[in-house]
Amino acid sequence: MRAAEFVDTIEQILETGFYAGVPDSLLSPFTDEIMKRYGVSDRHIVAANEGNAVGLAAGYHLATGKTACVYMQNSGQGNALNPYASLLAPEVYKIPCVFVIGWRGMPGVKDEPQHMFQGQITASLMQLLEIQTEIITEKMTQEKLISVCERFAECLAAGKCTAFIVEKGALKEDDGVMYTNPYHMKREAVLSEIVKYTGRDIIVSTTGKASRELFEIRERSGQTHEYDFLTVGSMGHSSSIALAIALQKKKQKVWCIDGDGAVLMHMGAMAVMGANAPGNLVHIVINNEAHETVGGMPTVSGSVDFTKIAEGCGYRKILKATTLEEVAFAMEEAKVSSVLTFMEIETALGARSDLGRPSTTAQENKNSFMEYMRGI
Ligand SMILES: Cc1ncc(C[n+]2csc(CCOP(=O)(O)OP(=O)(O)O)c2C)c(N)n1
Repeated sequence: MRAAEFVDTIEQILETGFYAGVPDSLLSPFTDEIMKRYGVSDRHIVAANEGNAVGLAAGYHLATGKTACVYMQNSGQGNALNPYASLLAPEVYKIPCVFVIGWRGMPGVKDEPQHMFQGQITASLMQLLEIQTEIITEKMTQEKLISVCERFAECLAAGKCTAFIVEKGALKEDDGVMYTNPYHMKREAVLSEIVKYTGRDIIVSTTGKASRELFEIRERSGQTHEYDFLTVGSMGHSSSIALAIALQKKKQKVWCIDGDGAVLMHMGAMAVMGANAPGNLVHIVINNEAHETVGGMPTVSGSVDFTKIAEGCGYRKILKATTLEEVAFAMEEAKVSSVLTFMEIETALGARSDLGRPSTTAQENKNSFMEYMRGI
């Protein structure tokens, strides 16, 4: 079914007047359609995390009496669960909301390791939360969707939430939205520059293409993967992993390679980082002002000054780079720094179309990383 048809139908029958969420590549046809209609505005907000989106949906309902739509990849169900169960649920404020959830790791479909367990529990989680759910498959017709929406409209009128779980390929679009930003360096070139300086230091890299590119850079240059912990899932938590490692391995330099979307998702981690301030840690944020990995929708980073936030959180040294020469210069400084250091690197969108996936399993990655840690 075309995404435009899907949006028309939910808007006509469910009267969804406001959208908030975190993007998912599988839902790109849907989120592109929302961007085409509303851009980023008072009708559509790209949230920091899925719980943030649920809060926005609640505020919209309180202000207007109307229903909001929250979109997310199923990996965000956990982030959304708390404000669902303690705010929207019929047992609490009884606030209706329509969820649109991309189903990564659907049973029977090959996907990456971080999606497999979440994929298995996606539908049963909705059942447990007593949310009326419909799965949108490739076979969904306009007629069927209308009858589902009529049933959903009754739930919403009774203050209950409803959910569409969207299978891969079920929603389609003719033309995608092209996202861009004003910067020039590609993330992969930046990562290649970074690893020239890190040697045998530990790297904890964030969710998405940054980790995939780091893996390929190691392969290409014949290096081992044992220094790298690839945070393939749990978006927003790589800096916390790096912090705890740095506190336990004080003689070892630890580099966290983060993304702006991931930092925003759990920005409190920066305050915890600053309060603990290990001198052996460098927190690098590759800032492309976008959720590049899942299609390039903008984050709110364009209106955020990460260097000031880092300073305010207590990072002791702050660096920023927008060219490869500046990255090299900043890396030299960071390498010899003995205080908690923050580095923002402004980068363009885009990645190689033939970018692969780690060929080792998550547990192989963990085992070789821990083996390396035992020796240092
Ligand atoms: C909780 C959660 N929500 C959504 C996703 C889907 N997702 C994977 S990578 C990504 C974008 C990450 O953006 P950023 O950190 O800026 O890195 P970039 O992709 O731009 O390099 C998203 C939204 C996810 N993995 N986990």
